[in-house]
Amino acid sequence: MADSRSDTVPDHRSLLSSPEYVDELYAQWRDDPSSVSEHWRSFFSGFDLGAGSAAPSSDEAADQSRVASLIFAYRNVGHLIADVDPLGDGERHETVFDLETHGLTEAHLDRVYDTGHLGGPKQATLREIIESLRLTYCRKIGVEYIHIQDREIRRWLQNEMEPHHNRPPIPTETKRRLLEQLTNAEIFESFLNTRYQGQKRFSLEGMESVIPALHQTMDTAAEGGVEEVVMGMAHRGRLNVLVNILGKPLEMVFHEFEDNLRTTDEADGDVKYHRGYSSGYTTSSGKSLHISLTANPSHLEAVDPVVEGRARAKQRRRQDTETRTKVLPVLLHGDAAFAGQGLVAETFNLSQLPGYRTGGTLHIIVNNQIGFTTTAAEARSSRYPTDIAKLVEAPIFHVNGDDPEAVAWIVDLAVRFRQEFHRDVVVDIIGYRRWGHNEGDEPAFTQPLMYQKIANRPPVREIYQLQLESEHAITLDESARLRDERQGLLIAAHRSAQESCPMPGEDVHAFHELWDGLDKSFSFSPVDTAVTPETLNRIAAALTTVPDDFELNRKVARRLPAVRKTVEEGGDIDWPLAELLAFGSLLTEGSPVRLSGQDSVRGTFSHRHAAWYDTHTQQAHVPLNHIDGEHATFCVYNSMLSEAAVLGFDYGYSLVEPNMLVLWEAQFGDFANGAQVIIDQFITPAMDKWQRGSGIVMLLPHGYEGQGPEHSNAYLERYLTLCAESNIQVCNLTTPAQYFHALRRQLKRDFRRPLVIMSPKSLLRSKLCVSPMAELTGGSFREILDDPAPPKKPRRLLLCSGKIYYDLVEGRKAADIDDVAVVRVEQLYPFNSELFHDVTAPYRDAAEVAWVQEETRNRGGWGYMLPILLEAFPDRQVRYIGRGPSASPATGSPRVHKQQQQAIVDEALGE
Ligand SMILES: Cc1ncc(C[n+]2csc(CCOP(=O)(O)OP(=O)(O)O)c2C)c(N)n1
Ligand SMILES: [Mg+2]
Repeated sequence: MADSRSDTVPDHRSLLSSPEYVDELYAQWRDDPSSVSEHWRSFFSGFDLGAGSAAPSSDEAADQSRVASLIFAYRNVGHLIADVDPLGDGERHETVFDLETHGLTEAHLDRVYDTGHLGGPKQATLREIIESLRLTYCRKIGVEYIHIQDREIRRWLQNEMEPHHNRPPIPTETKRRLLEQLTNAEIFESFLNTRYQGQKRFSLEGMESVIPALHQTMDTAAEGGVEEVVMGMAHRGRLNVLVNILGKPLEMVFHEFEDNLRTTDEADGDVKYHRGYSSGYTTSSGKSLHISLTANPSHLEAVDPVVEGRARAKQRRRQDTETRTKVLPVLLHGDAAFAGQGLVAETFNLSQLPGYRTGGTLHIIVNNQIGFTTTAAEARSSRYPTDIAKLVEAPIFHVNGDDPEAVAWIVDLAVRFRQEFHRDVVVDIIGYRRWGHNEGDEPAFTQPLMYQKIANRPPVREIYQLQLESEHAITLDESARLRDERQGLLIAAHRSAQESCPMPGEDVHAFHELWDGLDKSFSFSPVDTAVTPETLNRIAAALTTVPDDFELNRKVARRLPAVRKTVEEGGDIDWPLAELLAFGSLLTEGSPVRLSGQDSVRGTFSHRHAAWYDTHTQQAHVPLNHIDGEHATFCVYNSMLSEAAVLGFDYGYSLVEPNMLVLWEAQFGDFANGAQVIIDQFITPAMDKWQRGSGIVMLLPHGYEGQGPEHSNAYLERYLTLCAESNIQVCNLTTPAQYFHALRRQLKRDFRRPLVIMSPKSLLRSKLCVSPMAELTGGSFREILDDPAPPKKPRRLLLCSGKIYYDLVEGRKAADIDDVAVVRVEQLYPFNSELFHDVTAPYRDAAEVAWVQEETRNRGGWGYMLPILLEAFPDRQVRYIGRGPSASPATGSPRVHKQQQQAIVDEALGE
């Protein structure tokens, strides 16, 4: 463990520093005055009457307050001296527990005091009180819970822990089961060690108690009404968990070690300790659960928000949106990663938010007290790796991994806590890592002393077996048989793996049927995304009807008649309206929509107003949830100020829900680089690595408008470098109708692919950027858009993408130019070469072909488009027109910006 930093321990000398205890006694007195001693009775009655006689009137009362102070010290920081470290050096001393610290002496030990309800007698000698506190708070479990501000929760925990000193008796049958689970965990690792020596498996040895911990999780969860557990974990012990908890066939694991597992034809696959799995689980009492382990990248903790998003979507599926007790998210963390990765804090912060809460997550820390070669003292500034969990006032249980009974009990308590309070809870299982970071690594290079200790330490299975033998809970023969049977199973599976390998059944995925038929390859085949005028009018009615007694903001109200009229008369639809109509149309077709992002409800640019707020009550009204007739729900949320966790969450959500339009919006597109790990490790490669589809939409406001280096550029080029094998779709759209069809298209095809959209800012209000309603009630998405006013004899063909189009056509009009054609690439990837060829065919005789962009030369579409254009126009030089290369995306000067923008247009249209 980290050094004991006793200088941080508060002094509990005075009564005032133990309000907790007085508070408890006061509540007790109010319930039943006879339950406290006479001194406290008179103290509280004086206190209650406000008679000013608040001070205890005798030495005895003063002593009682000193005892109260000591009791509080144990509850508060008893964990400091708990025996939670299997590698620890025995008992530690903290002055906070000394009698003198609290003004007490040996002479007080045999006097009787109020116990403050330790679950036992209401009064006891100080000696008994201390004994009881030490048993509860200072044995193999250290508890941190006094930071929880809700008194009811603290009391609930006390009542769970104190009556039986945080260790209820365990039936023999359970003990034998624990031993069997430990045996299975240990033998699996040692078998792999002998058969596949030196191959990476990130052994769980030293932390085998994680396996009984997870079995207990399932048992308690199922008893508490959980139907499904969604898990996320890192490399450590993952194979062990896959086999021993998820029941992945041993043959499959062996095949993976031999590197000849059958995968689907084109997929590149992933290393074995990153793969996901899902299966049914039967608890010790015969209840059934579904468990899924989310596939994850090497990037530690990146899977956390993805697991949460999956869990939330599954909760919705199971109509578990109130208490969220049917689906339990469980995250396993390494000690170093938990303390180091910011995503952990971000994920905690999601845990109680309206659009993101999942009813509490069980966090299990696989605390082997090391991260690769890094010690605890190097890995964190906090005492424990778990301190970050105090952010959400989670109870934190530190437990000695060499005591499987303590582990099982505390996990049981933790899961019941989650089911009761719907909040996060942390179990920090402290053990060690028997070998190096991986099986080819030498830990003695860096931690020679630690590893001497570890070498002398028997495995937890052995320790527990001896305990059970001495308790006559099991005989030597029985425990040997447990080992032999397991070993025999492994040998048989290894042998049969040489002959054949089972594939996981399709039905192992809960809700897998939702994806039926949605696994086809990407295709440009047009899909019917047009919507009837009647439907649009129905939606427009909802968008413009103010409920009775609702006082709508005047500025918002002012726009409504025009919206109504536009749709009724089939006028020009702007971007914000096209978006709401697209959402509304999907809702009327039974497809829910989830939109999440910073300030997404109103819209960063004040354009969306997805909810209205009553000017008197601030009550929200979401017009799209009031469309006449039956329709699905529009779930729109302002997210917390994070990119990685929120995008990860929404991506996770999209994995479960192919028939829901799931959108994540960046405040400005460049902020998405804070979520780069989710983009690089999940969204773009997931299909190739894990055969997992997603239809998530990323809205990234983009465009050079003089706002400076930030807020101008959404790094289009980054997404384009990640494109291959039709993994994602990258669009830079110019018309509201295109946006409308692109959104609807997401749910209308027989495949799902993430959609990245460079979305507009100033164009949201541009009079030019509108589409006649006929383009919504007819037509479909076009990857390439032709010039709406095609010149007959073009001397130059300009190709572009996004907002610069409007500058070009405006410039062309202003200068009365009629020999320059402008063609827009609306979808850059996958690139529709055939359509491009058809659209550009009439302009092939143009003397010159140029790519025009407003982004700097090292950004935007140029680098990606150049080879495409060279191939499309083999006999031409393709000219670049745009900003020069620049380290920074854009100038900080609006004046310079304007000059640059003008220069691009001038060059594009000039002679
Ligand atoms: C984000 C990230 N940074 C760095 C690494 C490289 N890395 C892999 S394992 C590891 C140590 C992890 O320590 P801990 O979280 O305690 O887990 P343990 O291996 O001890 O179980 C590191 C640094 C990584 N996988 N992910
Ligand atoms: Mg570790």
